[in-house]
Amino acid sequence: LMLENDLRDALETDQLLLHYQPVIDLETGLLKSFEALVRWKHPKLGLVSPAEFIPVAERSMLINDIGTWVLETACRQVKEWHAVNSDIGLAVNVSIRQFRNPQFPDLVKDVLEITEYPAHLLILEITESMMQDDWESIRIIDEIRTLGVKWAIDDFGTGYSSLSKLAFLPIDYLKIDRSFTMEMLTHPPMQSIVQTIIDMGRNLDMELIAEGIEEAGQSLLLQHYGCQFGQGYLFSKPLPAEEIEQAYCLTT
Ligand code: G
Ligand code: G
Ligand code: NA
Repeated sequence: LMLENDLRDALETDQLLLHYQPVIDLETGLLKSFEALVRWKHPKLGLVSPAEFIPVAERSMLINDIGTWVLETACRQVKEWHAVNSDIGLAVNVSIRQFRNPQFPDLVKDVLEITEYPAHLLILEITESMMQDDWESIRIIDEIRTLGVKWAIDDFGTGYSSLSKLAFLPIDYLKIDRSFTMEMLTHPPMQSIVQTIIDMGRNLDMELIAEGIEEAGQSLLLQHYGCQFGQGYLFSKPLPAEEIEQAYCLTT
């Protein structure tokens, strides 16, 4: 409850900030996009992880305001970087409550207009367990997709969902959960699972992004299996905008 009040203040007094983690084309090594990840610089507790405060925000209605702030701030930032490289994509995490908010499609449209961010370079990430193959979910995804926005399923392979959903969801990217990537070299049967996920994604016309790549061997194996994109500490941890600008020469 404490945290909830603090979180409301945080939003109003600029204590939230975004870090950006690059997504890399595994074959060329070129930058594809950034995933925006929210952080909270708490005046007393220091840096609080989203794993702690996003669930708090989700229990209240705060997640809608935080989510909108994240989307707008990230679009403005990457739009600035487009002056240097106009191909950079942006991935933003969407929580279940945002997704179910009837105003969400209009909100995304408004943010794209206000920030003049190109819709085709925005990817919205939802987790597997959020998705049901109900017509309402599909309608929301489709409505936002008609703007040109892309959709990704995050943490794929860890949620409690049935594979049959995937056949009905108009999704552009599958993100392979980092638990698979991390065990691929130490536990060879995991390689078969990863290979199967990649084949399935590709057969469904989805592009693949592997999460949690920490070693070159993982990257090579994923690439060999047909996974085009990856993110992880091998390339970069999530960094504040200023550090991203230095590392990727994005200052204008
Ligand atoms: O970056 P980090 O590993 O600390 O993130 C922990 C979790 O918080 C991740 O699962 C991530 O998806 C989630 N998260 C980070 N930023 C956001 C955000 O802006 N919105 C939502 N809904 N979740 C986020
Ligand atoms: O659930 P989601 O994919 O949004 O989580 C992203 C989180 O994963 C980020 O908070 C980031 O800190 C963490 N992360 C990113 N790359 C790596 C990695 O290579 N190894 C580990 N252990 N965590 C990572
Ligand atoms: Na994510």
